[in-house]
Amino acid sequence: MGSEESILVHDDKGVRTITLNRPDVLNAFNDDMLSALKKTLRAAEKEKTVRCVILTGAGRAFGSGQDLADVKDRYTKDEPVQFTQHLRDHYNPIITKMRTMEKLIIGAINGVAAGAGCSLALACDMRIAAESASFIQAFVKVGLVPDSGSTFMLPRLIGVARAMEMACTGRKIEADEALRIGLVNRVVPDADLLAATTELATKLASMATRAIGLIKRAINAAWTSDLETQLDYEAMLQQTAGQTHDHREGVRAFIEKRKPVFRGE
Ligand code: T3D
Repeated sequence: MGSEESILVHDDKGVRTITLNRPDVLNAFNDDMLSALKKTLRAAEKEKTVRCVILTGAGRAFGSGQDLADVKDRYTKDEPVQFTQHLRDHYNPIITKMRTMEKLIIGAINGVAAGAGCSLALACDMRIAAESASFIQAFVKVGLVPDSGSTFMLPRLIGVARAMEMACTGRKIEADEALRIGLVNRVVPDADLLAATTELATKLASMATRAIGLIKRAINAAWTSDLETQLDYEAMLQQTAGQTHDHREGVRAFIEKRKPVFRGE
């Protein structure tokens, strides 16, 4: 297990597990942790041996968003607080990287995901939740609007009406409700969370991961596209996928009635 203090990294069988590691404050983000996470995601994107990523939290929470104690000095001065630049410099690049890197990120949601911690969970490509997990759009409770991509991801995942309710009331959504409304893919007993997520991630990491990266691109693009544009984009991505080792290997293995050996290229 390598460590960048607030972020832990562990590699096994093509899966990189990234753990938010400030459990005493429910993995709240200070600037050091945000910088470390940004760096860790960039490294995971570049590293060829990493073919799937798990994002989780240490302790009893997934993440509680901005460390409010860390920024308390903001509120003792008379000047306006500079949120825009802070978000642009720290949170936005993380969310952009998560959504654009051509590797799947599976959120293992081990406890409460609040504020930007909830945004981070929503930016994962899939979410497996522990029974004790919950989701809180906590921003409104401190007089803020959802940021770090929550206003983009939430209505797309659960629909406008539910997104509006979550964002405007800050109501806690427990794991069973999260499953019912499509916020998570699966709920498992707390003790099984890491094993279940690792099993899925390891399976995905052994598959045609270049194609999986392109599927992520295609489905992302569809959110802001029209049918004609999307059909053309699919045709272009298929041209790329069709040139890979894994495509040839998949077809050969099918014809030869054997298991394919994919390399992610
Ligand atoms: O530039 C910018 O600021 C823009 C970015 C904004 C993004 C945002 O994320 S804004 C939203 C910030 N987050 C919140 O408002 C959530 C605050 N936390 C909570 O509402 C609650 O802690 C939870 C609902 C997440 C969990 O409640 P509970 O009862 O299970 O735990 P707790 O007792 O409240 O927290 C345990 C400890 O963690 C506690 O410390 P202590 O008393 O044991 O020393 C608490 O202060 C600390 N903690 C939890 N969340 C944060 C935090 N410390 C600093 N910042 C936090 N966000």
